[in-house]
Amino acid sequence: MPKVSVYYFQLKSLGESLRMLLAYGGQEFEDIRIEFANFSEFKPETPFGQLPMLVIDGKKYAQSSAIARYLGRKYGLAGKDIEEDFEIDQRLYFSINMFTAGSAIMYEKDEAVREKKFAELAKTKFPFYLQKLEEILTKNNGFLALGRLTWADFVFVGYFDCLKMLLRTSDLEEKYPIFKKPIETVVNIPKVKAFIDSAPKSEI
Ligand SMILES: N[C@@H](CCC(=O)N[C@@H](CS)C(=O)NCC(=O)O)C(=O)O
Repeated sequence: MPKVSVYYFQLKSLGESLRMLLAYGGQEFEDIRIEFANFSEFKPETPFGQLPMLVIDGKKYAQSSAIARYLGRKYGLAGKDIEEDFEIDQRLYFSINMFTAGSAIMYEKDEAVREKKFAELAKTKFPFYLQKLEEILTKNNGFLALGRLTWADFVFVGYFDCLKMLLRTSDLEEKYPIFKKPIETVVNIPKVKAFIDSAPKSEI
């Protein structure tokens, strides 16, 4: 078996999908969680100055969505042709847009600007994204694409708790019950469940 390591912080957010996909694929891996305080020292070791990073036998892989797509193809969770792959990518990038918009606000240092931006998005973009996502999941048996489980669901499930924090909506899955379907499906896959049960716990 190759030597595989996942480097991320003590968070689920953008790193959890990679850990869950490796667990799903039955791939043993080192789950390395870097302390925020030590990250500036580690940053130059990463391809783009950010985490998560996957390392397979010394080769470095960056950008969480690209890595998830790569692992998804490896473990049979991708499309059967480029049309299906496109549907998965399209839904994944759409869902990630909402996450990125929320993160951008969180990183705003000026509190007044941050609150103003949040109020704007909470009134306009977030409800639109959430309704679209609800529509997509409803039309696809509770999955993001192709009416079946794909790697994109692992990404969504991985960052879901962080998304709730970013949207300041702790009961998001109660407001949109269909969101529970991909979550319950992914976290109850026996190999994924075994990983989650043994991993360090993190709120987001
Ligand atoms: N588009 C990148 C975003 C990665 C990202 O934003 N990583 C954050 C943690 S969630 C990070 O490394 N922040 C530290 C920094 O940028 O210095 C991906 O999907 O991998």
